[in-house]
Amino acid sequence: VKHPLNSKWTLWYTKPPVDNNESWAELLKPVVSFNTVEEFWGIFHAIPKVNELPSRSDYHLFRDDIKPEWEDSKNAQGGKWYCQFKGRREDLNELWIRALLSVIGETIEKDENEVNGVVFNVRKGIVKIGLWTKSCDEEKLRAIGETFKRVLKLGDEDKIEFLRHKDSEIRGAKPMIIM
Ligand code: M7G
Repeated sequence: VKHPLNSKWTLWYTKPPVDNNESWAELLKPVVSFNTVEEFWGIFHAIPKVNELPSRSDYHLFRDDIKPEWEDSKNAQGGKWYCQFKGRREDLNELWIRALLSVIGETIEKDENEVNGVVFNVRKGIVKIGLWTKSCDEEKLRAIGETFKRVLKLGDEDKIEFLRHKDSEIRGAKPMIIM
């Protein structure tokens, strides 16, 4: 017996650039799609853990009809809640799995389909977990942000920030919300 999820999801991977000439589009590839709990666990156990990923790589888990890009029409009006962690903490895999489960189980949100996907970025000396939303509706965002903090078990001193995708390419753009 397989347990169906509400939606079909696709896992994408961004590989690190070899030189710096590769475009964003060349580095970002879909890996696998699934729509049951059992398939999810099979995939999760088969792929590298986030603490094994090389610097400048990303995992993206998005609803099947949405590309993990600002340009996708379902992302264009939205943004992301994100949280940064310095260094490589021990419990990153656990944080990531909790984020994944809350997204595919849709426990992260009350409004159906406000969350489009979730992203793990590995960068020099830091990692980021980002939750991508469809809109920038402040009331919905705050509710989702609170749940996101709970899912990640963040302390009061840890902050999450919401950045509109429209501001993502503006250097020094301020987050819309910090909490
Ligand atoms: P990032 O992956 O959001 O995180 O952006 P970082 O700034 O912490 O590294 C890194 C770079 O990847 C951006 O400056 C863009 O060149 C490219 N990039 C990232 N995203 C999410 C997109 C996207 O959605 N669309 C396009 N065209 N480029 C992107």
